[in-house]
Amino acid sequence: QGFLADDRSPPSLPSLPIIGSLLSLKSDSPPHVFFQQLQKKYGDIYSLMMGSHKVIIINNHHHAKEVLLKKGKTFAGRPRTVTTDILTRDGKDIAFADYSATWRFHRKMVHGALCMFGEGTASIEKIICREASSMCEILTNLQSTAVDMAPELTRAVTNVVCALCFSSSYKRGDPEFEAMLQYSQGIVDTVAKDSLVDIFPWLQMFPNEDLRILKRCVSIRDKLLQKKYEEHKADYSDNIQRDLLDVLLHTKRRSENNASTQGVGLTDDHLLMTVGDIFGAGVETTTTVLKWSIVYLIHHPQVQKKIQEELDSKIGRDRHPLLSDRGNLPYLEATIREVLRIRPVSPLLIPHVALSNCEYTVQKGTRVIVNLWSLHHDEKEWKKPELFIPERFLDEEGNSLCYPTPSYLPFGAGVRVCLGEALAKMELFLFLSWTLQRFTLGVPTGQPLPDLHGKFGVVLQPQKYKVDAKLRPGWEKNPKPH
Ligand code: HEM
Ligand code: PLO
Repeated sequence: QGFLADDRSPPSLPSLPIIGSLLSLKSDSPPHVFFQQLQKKYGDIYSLMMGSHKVIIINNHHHAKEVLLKKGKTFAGRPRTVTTDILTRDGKDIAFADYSATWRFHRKMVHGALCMFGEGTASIEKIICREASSMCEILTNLQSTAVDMAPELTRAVTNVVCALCFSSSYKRGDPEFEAMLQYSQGIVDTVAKDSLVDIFPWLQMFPNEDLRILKRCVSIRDKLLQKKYEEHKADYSDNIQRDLLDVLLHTKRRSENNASTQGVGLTDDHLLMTVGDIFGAGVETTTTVLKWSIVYLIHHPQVQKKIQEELDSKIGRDRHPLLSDRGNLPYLEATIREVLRIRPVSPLLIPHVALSNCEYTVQKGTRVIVNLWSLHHDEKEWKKPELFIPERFLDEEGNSLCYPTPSYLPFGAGVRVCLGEALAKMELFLFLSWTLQRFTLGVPTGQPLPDLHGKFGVVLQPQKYKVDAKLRPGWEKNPKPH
């Protein structure tokens, strides 16, 4: 029996008019950890008031699946907030847009385009390998120095989505790329904070200052997107679709001439915001997972060694890794799964909203936060959840992959499931296998181990850290593989 069929409402935190549950929500922990702690007192599911909004917090996988899968359509709404409205021109994108015919149409269209360019063709593999190769070359030239890998990782990942969205790429030191790094961090630091501002005073927000930063960053981003859009419009042809932006333009023109799709809302704004979503999600999520992977590899040299042994025996040194090797490298795959478990990119997903009354307990408009952190750190489901153990995703012989529990949803599930899962997994596999085939990663002498606590925001990012990337024996003479 699910919670929705229960005729009692979930327990609610004490609340006062206007300020909601503010007083019972004092904590030094970030929201996902604090919501997990409240579970001890209130149970796996409880509600609270954020200002005037009722919010249900879900902390186990049974309830999470009721909301995301069984009643997925009922809970497919998104709340409107001041910051996401600024980012998306009042919800004209996919991720932060409420459920509507326009949203459905956009999601389908982008899904189709991603299949066409991302997963269906060999070209995306070539692009990822080109970027991996260029990143490895740069690391080769930085032997015996302490490197911050973040800019190079970000450039590699950015160039993959750039190829996909715009058929373009950035060279090292390109001023447009540097500008993008800046505005994107500004957006990550400020967007979506306001949905929690009412109740999390310890996030130490200065909303007006944050809003100023957000608006400035969004305006820089929008100019960049607008420029790409104008360029694409200028050399648009009905017959060739080079990238996502061409597909969107093509669909827009076609729908304008077609009675059945007219009025579905393919305005210039929608088109720009949709590309902005894919570009933003494409860059920030994958980069974050790569940074976390390196943090954990540095903390666990024995895991790194095992991956390298697997790479040496299954691929060797005479060729670079390919997507077709994925099935032969279970230990690397298990490591990627474990990184996505222990540090989920989006620990509270994006808030969901009930589109109608549901059974006894949920009223239309109720917000639902699925605490993925609780699912991934549930002691009833995972042995020692706070430890990094890739082996939990392998059978006893260590040969085949498995999921030890269903309490694992790094990409969400159902109607709002991540659109980029397949692309992200290809990138994670190729970037990590290329890097570990050639380098052993460690802390530079005299530096501390990287911090394992994340910075909570719209994505859970690691703190900055430096790496010593040492070429492995045999690669010194052979820095450019065939
Ligand atoms: C949504 C995870 C990479 C595009 C989401 C959600 C999660 C997620 C948890 C929210 C689901 C919900 O609210 O229920 C991840 C992780 C990634 C990743 C862990 C990397 C490892 C990507 C990439 C793209 C992308 C590479 C783009 C190509 C999107 C979009 C949505 C989304 C557009 C919004 C879907 C909607 O609201 O309908 N992702 N994501 N993601 N993701 Fe990803
Ligand atoms: C990242 C910063 C960009 O400048 C804008 C942007 C667009 C889409 C967002 C993304 C940011 C953060 C990660 C999000 C993504 C949509 C889906 C994804 C929220 C804010 C996740 C993990 O849910």
